[in-house]
This record gives sequence, C-alpha cells and structure tokens, in this order.
Amino acid sequence: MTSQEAVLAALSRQTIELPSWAFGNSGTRFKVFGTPGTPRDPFEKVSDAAQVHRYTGIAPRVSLHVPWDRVDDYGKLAAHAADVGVSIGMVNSNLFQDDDYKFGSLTHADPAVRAKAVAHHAECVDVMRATGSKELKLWLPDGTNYPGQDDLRDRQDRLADSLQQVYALLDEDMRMVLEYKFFEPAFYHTDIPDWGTSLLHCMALGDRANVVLDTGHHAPGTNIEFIVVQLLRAGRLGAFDFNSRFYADDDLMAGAADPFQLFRIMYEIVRSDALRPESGVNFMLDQCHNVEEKIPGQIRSVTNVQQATAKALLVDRDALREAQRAGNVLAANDVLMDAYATDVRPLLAQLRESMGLAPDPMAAYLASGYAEQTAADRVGGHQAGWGA
Ligand code: PSV
Ligand code: MN
Repeated sequence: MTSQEAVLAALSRQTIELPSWAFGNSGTRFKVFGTPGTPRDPFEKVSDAAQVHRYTGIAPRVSLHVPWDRVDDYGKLAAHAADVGVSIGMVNSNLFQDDDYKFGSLTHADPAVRAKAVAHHAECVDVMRATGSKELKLWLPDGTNYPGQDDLRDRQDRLADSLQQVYALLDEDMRMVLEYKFFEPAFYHTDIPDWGTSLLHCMALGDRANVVLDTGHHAPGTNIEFIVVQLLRAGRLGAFDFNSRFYADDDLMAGAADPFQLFRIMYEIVRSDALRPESGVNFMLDQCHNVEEKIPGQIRSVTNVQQATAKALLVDRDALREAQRAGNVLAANDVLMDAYATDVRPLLAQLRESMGLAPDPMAAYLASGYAEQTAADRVGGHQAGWGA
C-alpha cells in the first residue's frame, strides 16, 4: 500500500458522532433565536442528522440527550434512524435542569435527591436498551459558588457512591463515559473539574468507565493534546466532545477557532493508533449553532475534523522520529508543520468520490433543496430547543 492509500484507508473508516441538540434552536442566556425548518421533535432531529451523514459519509450515529429527546416509543425512534441511514449513539443524561439539583445532583447532601439523580440514569439505560445504544454519558454541573458552601470531601465521597450505583445499572455490554469541565455553572469549585478527577472516579468504577474530553472545558492555554496522550496511555479515553472556543465553553464549530489545536489533538490520536473504530474512542461533536445554519454548521464541523485527521495522517512519522532522536528541533517541528500546511481538500474530494459521494458535501447539501423543503414543511408546532 502506498502511503496515500494507507491515509485514504484510515480516513474511510473514521466516524464522527453528531449531537441531536445541535439541530434544535440554541442561543445564549440572553436570547434563543428561532430558525425556519428547525426540528420539532427527536424524529426530525434524527432526520436532519442523517443529512449530515448523507453528504459527508462519516457521521453515522446520533447522540441523544434525555429528557430533551424523550419519545413515547424509542424502538420507533431507532427504526426511524435506520430508515434514514443512521443509528443511535450515546445517551447523554441531564443533571442540570431540575429544581431539585440546585445544590447538586449525584453529590447532593440529601440522599433523596441523589437517589433521584441515580434513577434518572435507570431511565437512560432503558433508552439505551430500546435504541441499541451502548454508551451512557454523564456530565455533572455540580459544584459550589462560595467557599464553605458545602464540604468538598463529603461531596467527593457522595459522588463516588452515586457513580457506583449508576455503573451498576449498566448491562455487561454497555459502558459509561464521564465528562469534566473546569467551571460553569458553578464558579468557586466544580466536583469534576478536570481529567484527573474524572479518571480517578472511572478507575474506581471499573474497566467500562472512561473519561470524556470536551475540548471547550479547559482553562485558556491548556495543552489539550497532552491530556489526550495521558488518557490514551492509561487506556481511559472514552470519547471526545469536539467544539471550539475563543473564551470559555463557547460550543462553536469544531476547528473554527483553533484548527491547529485540532490537528495536534488528531496527531496524538493517530500516533497512538486510536483512530480505528475498535480503539474505543468515540469522536463526538458537542456544539450549538446559535447564529449559523445548523445542518451546514454540522457539515462544516465534520469536515474540519476530517481535514485535521487527514493532515495528522500525513505526518511523516519516520522523519519526525529521526529528527527527534537527532535532537533537531527545527527539523522535527518542520515535519509537523509540513503536514499541517498541506491542502488536504483534493485528497478528501478523492475519498468522497471513492465512497460514491459528491466531492463537496456542503455544496451538495445546499443544492439538495432540503433546507427549503423543511422550512416549508415544518410549520406549526413547537421548535426543539436546548432544554426542550
Ligand atoms: C456541558 O457543558 C456539556 O458539554 C455536556 O456535554 C452536556 O451534556 C452538553 O454540554 C449539553 O450541550
Ligand atoms: Mn460536552
């Protein structure tokens, strides 16, 4: 196999999972804007996600968020997904939109609130069984705003206990991934603020609990690829939530703010041979499209991740190793920068044509008339939004 063939082969196996909530309306705490054609229920969100897969060929799964994607018949939702050419991926629980969780969910001082938060995961596991999903994702908003507000140590102990109960709900072939975030909504302390805390809890739980790295959940300047290396070494990188940020957890399109960082992350993935679907890393997007069109926003994000991956695969690893061993700093840096500077768009067009797809997914989607059709069809009803 020539190296170009090897790169194309690796790219043809790459998959990226889409968040159902990217297709609903979203905004900031100031305003959520409506858009014509926005899905009104989870079925329409899945249909929109399928459009992204239809034109990119590498986005075959949709992640659900419960309760945002609650339906009467989950079997029907999974069947609808199959009809439109995708499947249900992770199920994300929601511990941040219930009045009872004001002072915490799985960490709450009141055992009744903790029990409620655990029970919510039993519902999520039922959704997983009904949809064929194998992964449960947890993110906790838990934390405090003021020193002394609650006991930091007790909260960790309660968290460990609650997580054990959630883990025990999983079937043998299911796994759980635990996300961290350094601040927000809490401002003084967060109960799972970083990868180390998430990893410690995962290690205490067992082999089927791994860490989720959301690229927007770090302090500015954090070397995220270094965290990727650590988690891969430990065999505990469960998933990414890709998005990009200029300030905090901005949830902008992946690769829009810092494409070089995305390349550096994907290089470490390739370097550790973790791109293969069997590696156990789920490459997901977690984004909100507040001002841009949603389906095109997802297409752009998928192709940004794909471009970063192609560049990472093009790194001449032999030349890099040689330069590193020789202590040739500039030559080593050049090898990486050469790959990063490569225009991979022709290669990706070639890949798509070999997959029977149009070379330019964005142009093909825009020409399809889907946006105009859904804007005309989806009239009346309540548009889906972040939180509904
Ligand atoms: C929290 O900020 C988070 O990143 C979690 O993944 C949530 O489930 C998601 O955002 C909701 O958009
Ligand atoms: Mn996330």
